[in-house]
Amino acid sequence: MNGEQLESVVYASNMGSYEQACKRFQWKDVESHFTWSRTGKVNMAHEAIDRHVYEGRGHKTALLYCDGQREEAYTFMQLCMESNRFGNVLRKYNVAKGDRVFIFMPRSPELIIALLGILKVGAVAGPLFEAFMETAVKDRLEDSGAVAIVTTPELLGRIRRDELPELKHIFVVGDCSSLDDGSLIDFKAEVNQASYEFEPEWLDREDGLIIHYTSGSTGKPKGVYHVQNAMIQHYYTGKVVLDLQEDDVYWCTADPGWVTGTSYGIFAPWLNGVTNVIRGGRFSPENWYRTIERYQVNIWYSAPTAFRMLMGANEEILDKYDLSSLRHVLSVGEPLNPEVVRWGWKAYGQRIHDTWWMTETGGQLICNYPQMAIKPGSMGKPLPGIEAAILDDEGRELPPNRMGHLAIRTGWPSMMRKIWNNPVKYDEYFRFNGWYVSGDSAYMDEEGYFWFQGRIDDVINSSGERIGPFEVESKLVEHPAVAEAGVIGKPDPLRGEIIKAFISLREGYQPSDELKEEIYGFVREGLSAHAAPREIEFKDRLPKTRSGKIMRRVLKAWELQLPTGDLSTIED
Ligand code: 6R9
Repeated sequence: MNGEQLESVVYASNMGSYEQACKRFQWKDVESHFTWSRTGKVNMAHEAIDRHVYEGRGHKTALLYCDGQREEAYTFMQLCMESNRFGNVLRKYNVAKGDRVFIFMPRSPELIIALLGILKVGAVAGPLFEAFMETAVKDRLEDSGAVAIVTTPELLGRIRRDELPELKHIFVVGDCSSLDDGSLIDFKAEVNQASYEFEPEWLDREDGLIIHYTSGSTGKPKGVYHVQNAMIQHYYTGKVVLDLQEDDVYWCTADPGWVTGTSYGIFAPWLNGVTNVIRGGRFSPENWYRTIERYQVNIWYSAPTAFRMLMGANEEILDKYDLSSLRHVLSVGEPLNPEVVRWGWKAYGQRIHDTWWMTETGGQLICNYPQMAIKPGSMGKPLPGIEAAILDDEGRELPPNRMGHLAIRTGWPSMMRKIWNNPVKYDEYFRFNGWYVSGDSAYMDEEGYFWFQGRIDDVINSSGERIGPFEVESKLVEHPAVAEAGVIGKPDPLRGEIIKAFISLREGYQPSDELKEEIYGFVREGLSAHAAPREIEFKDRLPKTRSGKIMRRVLKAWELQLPTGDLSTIED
């Protein structure tokens, strides 16, 4: 597989040749683009939206929104004005620089306006998936000490206000008339009364931007904290990886609850001033292809799970829609199967370009560039300006073709600046001097292409969502029938992995299909649909270490019928 290549058609590209770009690249050349290079201060919402207004692009379409019910277009001027108004509302309620303000709602233009308003007052945005249930919402708001949240009437019930003393303000987007609760703030009514005049909070490069919660293998989800400086990476990768050109229409399919939906669904396209499509509503091949055709999408950024579902759809659908506007297609979130790359080449006449990065890295790091030959199955090569390596367990660099820890030399602009409230977790990423250790295992071939092998920890990747087994196990044991639970990712052709739970029951409970259903529903309602175990197997006992840790590696070996490996730490 290593040898197979899909040669690239060299279309307009912002980089020139990869090798040349690596030689002459300097981050300071990118930095000179931003306001702070002149004034010392910056604000993401200004750089992404307002400055296009000041530079004469105010009437250009910034956002094309659709979800099957609503279809709306906003210019940069309109987004500037509307987010100014919400900025004024936030100031009225004394929300200020550094405060954490969450967004918990389905995709909509209001979500975007809310996010921009939050950034304009210098607050730190915390986007959540609308699929989150009570516990997931509470954990995140509590950990970050959020002072405000923007939500909808439908989701309001999942915010446990009485248990969140720091949460002062709830802005509700939608009909508030039936909510007879004086403490709720009607988003639309307030925005409509607010002034369009607004001076953004001018920030330092190291001031906060956004917190994305993401799952690790142990403990509660981690609040990955990013700062304004990340915009350097968003802007630069928008140019050289997404290949954004002035007249492009760009569509990133990710939800802002996932880092891809902010870094590349909001920041990168607007820092580059292009027209950005945001689609709400449900996935269906027809809906998606219709979106590409209708808006003449040129650049499309999605994920392997979606491509696999599109690959599984009826071939005739492809003939029904005109997808010829596509010039560049990209993927992120999970390993992109070589079959999918080959299928994309046939179906769209496009190479699907894989990109690798993480919530913690804030932006793309290892990618396939428009001007590079693609090796199907490889994540590509490090960005010019980025040094990546494969390390052994002691942190020594390994030669090509040896598998080890995928690591990145520290110091790229969009690197996370902390894990909220958890310096110990943060330091674990930097345990080898000078390197960020990703938690992924990979190898590099002789030509410098990187090949993903798996996660070193137990984190599960289902449909591109990172799920910590511990969080699911914790929810499972809350169920009255569950004594103990161990959760693994089981390989799945469509979703990459699905969640499989091994469960031992409390005395008095008998295994049954009804019980499986009930437990599934319990996690679905308590945590979220994507965290619920699609497969459950009952066991009398689970394999555990002497310290009482469930040995997920043994569960996985059982599942895959592999040798169980070293069992020296197993309990009796
Ligand atoms: C942006 C994002 C990060 C983890 C990462 C890795 C997996 C991401 C990948 C990939 C293989 C790729 N991952 N891109 N695996 N090939 N191109 O996905 O962030 O949700 O934090 O997940 O996803 O395991 O460590 P996040």
